[in-house]
Amino acid sequence: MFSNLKPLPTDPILGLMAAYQQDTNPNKIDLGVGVYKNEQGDTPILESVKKAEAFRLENETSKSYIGLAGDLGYCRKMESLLLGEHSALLADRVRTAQTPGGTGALRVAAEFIARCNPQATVWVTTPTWANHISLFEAAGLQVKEYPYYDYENKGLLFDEMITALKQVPKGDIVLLHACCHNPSGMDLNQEQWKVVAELAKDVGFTPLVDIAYQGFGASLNEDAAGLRVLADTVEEMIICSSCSKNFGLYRERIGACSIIAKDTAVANVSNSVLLSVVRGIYSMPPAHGATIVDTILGSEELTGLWHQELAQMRDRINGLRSLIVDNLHAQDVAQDFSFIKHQHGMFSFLSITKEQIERLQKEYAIYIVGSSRVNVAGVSKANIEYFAKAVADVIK
Ligand code: PLP
Ligand code: TYF
Repeated sequence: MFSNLKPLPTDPILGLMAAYQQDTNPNKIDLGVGVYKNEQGDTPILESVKKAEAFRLENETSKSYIGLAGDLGYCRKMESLLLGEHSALLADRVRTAQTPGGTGALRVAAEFIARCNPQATVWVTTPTWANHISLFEAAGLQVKEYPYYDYENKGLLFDEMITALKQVPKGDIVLLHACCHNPSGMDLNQEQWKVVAELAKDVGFTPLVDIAYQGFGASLNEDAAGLRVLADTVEEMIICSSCSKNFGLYRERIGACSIIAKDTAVANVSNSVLLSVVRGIYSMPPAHGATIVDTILGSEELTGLWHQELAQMRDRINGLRSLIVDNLHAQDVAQDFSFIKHQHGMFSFLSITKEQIERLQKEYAIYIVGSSRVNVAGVSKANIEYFAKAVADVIK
């Protein structure tokens, strides 16, 4: 039976990560996979996480199963983190399941949508994180795209986006990136979120907000502001969140899928379906990451420390955005790269060709995803000049 299988391509981003690890060039730079790195190029465990882990080791009393929804303390704290002061107002309408990472949240959401309406189409931004498409298709849903990033002007195609969303059939799903859009770094502003929220209400589509980088853009609250406008406006929505980046808990696989329904009765029924989906895939999520986040958010001292560490990561990313632009411009390149300063999170498109990306990898051991998406956290003060000279060389 297995001999009938045909080989499938690997995830290009994870493939690039493996190729980088094998490269022996001492000057190599990894701008591929979306993982935060410090000035030394490391992805260290946060101090707040270390402290919470020590606490867990001392205080954990059982390894018995947790329920289908996972750690309920974690779920409630995630609702507060996502919805802020709105979480108390929405408490009767929101139900959350802890999931294995943001990817697990999206996969659970996909199955949940298929239970609601197997004919629903999920509309995603052009471009979007490639996994979005495969995660929804895996649940048998159709995926279509709506205009989003303006490759030419390095901004948003907002008018085109609105025109397309007006045509979305009632009952379809529209996926929105809450902040730090992956791969473009271009986010909606507050006014634009309001327009989208009103449109969702008028047209009757259900927003699904993917929030994988809360705190990496402007602040925890500002990065969730659009999501909160939606939650205030629409009757129902889905939120898929991740603690991989903002808590640096990548391999612990910790995220959440939250459903906001129009009233308590529908929320309870939705929750029963959500938990049935979970039971059919992995039964229960792993405990470790949730306990860490629950411990941090349940302690004023650890929350304060985490806020500091998150601000440090964010400030470094934003500082690097300016450093990249200044260094590229110092090489007298013809292109204007200043747009990189105005985008958010870890990603921007460098807007260079496939051939130029290949040359960067072959001749300079600089690893960039084929779309020209760079993880800005991969550069440092030590390698920025090497990077800028290499880019200037291949684009001249
Ligand atoms: N959504 C987006 C837009 C992402 O970029 C990622 C990956 O980092 C995820 C969701 C899921 O992340 P994870 O499954 O590691 O929590
Ligand atoms: O886009 C990225 O680089 C991150 C990390 O299959 C990632 O979202 C990439 C690919 C993948 C899982 C996570």
